Amino acid sequence: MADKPSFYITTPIYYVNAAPHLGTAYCTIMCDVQARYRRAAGYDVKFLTGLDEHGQKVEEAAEAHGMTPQAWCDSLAPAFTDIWQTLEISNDDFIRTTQERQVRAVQYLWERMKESGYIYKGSYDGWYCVPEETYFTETQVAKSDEANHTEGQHLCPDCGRPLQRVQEESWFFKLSAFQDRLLKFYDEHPDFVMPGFRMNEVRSFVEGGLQDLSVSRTSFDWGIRLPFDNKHVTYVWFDALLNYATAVGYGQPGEEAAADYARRWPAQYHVVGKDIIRFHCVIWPAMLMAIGEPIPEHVFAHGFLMVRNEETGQGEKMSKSRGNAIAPQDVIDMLGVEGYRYYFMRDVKPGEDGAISFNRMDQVYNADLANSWGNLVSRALNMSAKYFDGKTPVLPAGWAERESPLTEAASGLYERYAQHMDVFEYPEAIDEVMALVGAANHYIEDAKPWALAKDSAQADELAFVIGGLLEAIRISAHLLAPFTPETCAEVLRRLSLEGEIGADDLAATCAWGQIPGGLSVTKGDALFPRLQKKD
Ligand code: ME8
Repeated sequence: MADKPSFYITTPIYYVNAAPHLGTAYCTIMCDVQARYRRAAGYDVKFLTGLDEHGQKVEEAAEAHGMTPQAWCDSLAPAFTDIWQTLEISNDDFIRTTQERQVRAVQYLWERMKESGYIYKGSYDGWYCVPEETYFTETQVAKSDEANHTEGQHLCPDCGRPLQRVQEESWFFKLSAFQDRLLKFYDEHPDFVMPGFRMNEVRSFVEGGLQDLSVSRTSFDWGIRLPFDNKHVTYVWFDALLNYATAVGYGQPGEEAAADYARRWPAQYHVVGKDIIRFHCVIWPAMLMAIGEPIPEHVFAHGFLMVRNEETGQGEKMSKSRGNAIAPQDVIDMLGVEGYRYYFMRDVKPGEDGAISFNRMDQVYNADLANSWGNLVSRALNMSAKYFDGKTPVLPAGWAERESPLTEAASGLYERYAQHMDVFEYPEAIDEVMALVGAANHYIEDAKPWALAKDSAQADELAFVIGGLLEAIRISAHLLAPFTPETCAEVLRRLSLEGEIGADDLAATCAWGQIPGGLSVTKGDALFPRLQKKD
């Protein structure tokens, strides 16, 4: 393991205010695809997800259900772990901010912050949005009230829901001291924020001036206590952001934790929604600068899945607190788990917002999975079994060098695919593989193996055609495996090539010309049965 490069990737830790929905699942699948791809490409991956259990929002959700916050979190946590298991999420760790390791790390952070001189005690008097767990200044609120004509009602400038007035003693983090250092950091790391256009948003926010941040609360209890001021609990974001470091040993005792931290930190990718960029690209790096720890390599910000609000006709962000969330199970019932994963990764551009459409789900599933990929596998495996006595054809030496429409489509495919996968361009990466799948389907029509099979003089040609098709299938299965792991493993099993997925050197695995002859071929059921139109 030690000689493989480390690749540490994280999802946001989700609030335990309601069950997970398509949006939450979207981000988690996006990370899972990257984690699976990197494992296959030879990285030593750690993939972390988890739950953000403290704060006012969770406390209020618990109260509304007549439960203590801890009992509430414990009761809801399985809704997350279960759906991740169903959706084939391959996380290596699952953190909950109420775990002892997080309490220890946060208290350790407070001590380091105190030593650093970047915190001080004061009092906060301003606005707070509970659904967003975010502070807003008088000026931000006034500006937004004016722009939105809210007439005396103070609504959150970000999400439009009512704000609370908060006046309390608080510890502050001197965020204002980091403006220049952050701007210098962005200059030196232009790909810290991805996609690139989001960097401008972050930069102009910082250029506009930073205010010190209230990082402890005294008006409620549900949080991690300050080690040196027991009346205060940690502001939920100050706690939550640290989870990424906690999970690789930050603030934990023992040599193993220290070695883990040295190897894994800084993370390669925090994948987050565009709603929480400022926390990850401004506050989090400033916190790390304050305590002298390295800053993660990239924050990848994806767009939102949107749903239409029937009252206003507008698209709005699907969210747990808005109550407009669609449960993953509804889509799984329609497309199956693998169809579900494929649809969202194929059809939503990761940097942009994507409207949910059940019609599109139908179309993409039928066109790509049922008619193109599923059909290719079924036809080619059937023909191999039929014409070669249940086996893969034995091909003469040098067959792989002979050109065909398939070698043309497969040439340079891995490089093009990897270039897209490396930067989360999943629809483009899938397009590359689907071009090979499409070429293989055409090749069947043009080469007409059923006609070759009738002529014994064409036996070598038939072997060449079928061998090429199976080779295209083998390569496609490896490249599609991060998206649809179980069906791709099944395809390889049907070719007696099980155990190959995640074999460390994806580039070598995908080089043309490796399908062995004489392997048993199993025909099996349709991988992706066509969806029937419902009336
Ligand atoms: O913000 N479309 O948690 P959260 C796409 N606890 N993605 C969506 C989405 C949508 N409609 N809705 C949510 C928090 N997401 C904090 C994070 S991290 C240290 C703390 C995804 O439960 C998206 O990735 O509100 C978003 O950033 C995340 O869920 C927010 O989840």
